[in-house]
This record gives sequence, C-alpha cells and structure tokens, in this order.
Amino acid sequence: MSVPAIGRRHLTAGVILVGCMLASGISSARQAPEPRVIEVVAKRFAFEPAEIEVTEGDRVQLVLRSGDGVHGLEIKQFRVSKEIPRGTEPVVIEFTADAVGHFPMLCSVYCGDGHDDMKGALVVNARPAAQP
Ligand SMILES: [Cu+2]
Repeated sequence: MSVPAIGRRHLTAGVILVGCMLASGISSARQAPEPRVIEVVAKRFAFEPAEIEVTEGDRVQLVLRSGDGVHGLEIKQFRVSKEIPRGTEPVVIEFTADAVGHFPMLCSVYCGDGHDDMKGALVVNARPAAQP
C-alpha cells in the first residue's frame, strides 16, 4: 500500500507544476482581458445583428463581413469608421466600450436606395458595482 519515496516526490512536483500553470493563466487573463468577439454582417440594408450589447469597460472586437457589396461601419462615440469590402475577408475593429449609452451604428459607404435606413446600435450597459 505504501508509495515508494521516489514516486511520492514525482507526484508532488507534478501537483506544484499544475498549480503554477493555473496561477499564471489566471494572472495573465487579468492583465489583458480577452476581447468580446462579435461577428457582424453588413448587407443591403441592415446590420446583423442590428443591436450589439456589451458592458462598460469591455474590450470589443467587431469582425465585419459584407453579405453583398461594399458597406461601412461607423460608431462615432468610439471613433470607429471602417470600410467593409465585398468578399469573405473580414475587417476587424477593436475598441474599448468606455462610455455607457445607446450609440448609433451607421453605414458609412453609400450602398444604394436603402443606405439611409442601414442603422444599428451599440448598447453599452453600466457595469454593476462590485458587491461589498
Ligand atoms: Cu450603406
């Protein structure tokens, strides 16, 4: 039933190693939070999804694709303005949602008769206060 001394030592080293890996994983996640990745398709004449909801302070990564021709995406509040070319190659925009509110998301490239109706919204909700 008794484990030989050498085996016990290996076991202990293994536990410490796994513990360190977990601890370093957690601390690096705190330093650089992973962005919220949201895929958006722009097509005549809408964004899908039309409404994006995030939380204050979130790092947001929008992965934009066109469903047909050339479009654009503009969110003035966060100085986001990017052309979305036709084709399958996505355009990636990253920003921090550092203001709370309801911000219009507009198409910035004229894309036809319904261009002015091509509107969406980025909704940034206040981060709940930490519980005491
Ligand atoms: Cu447009």
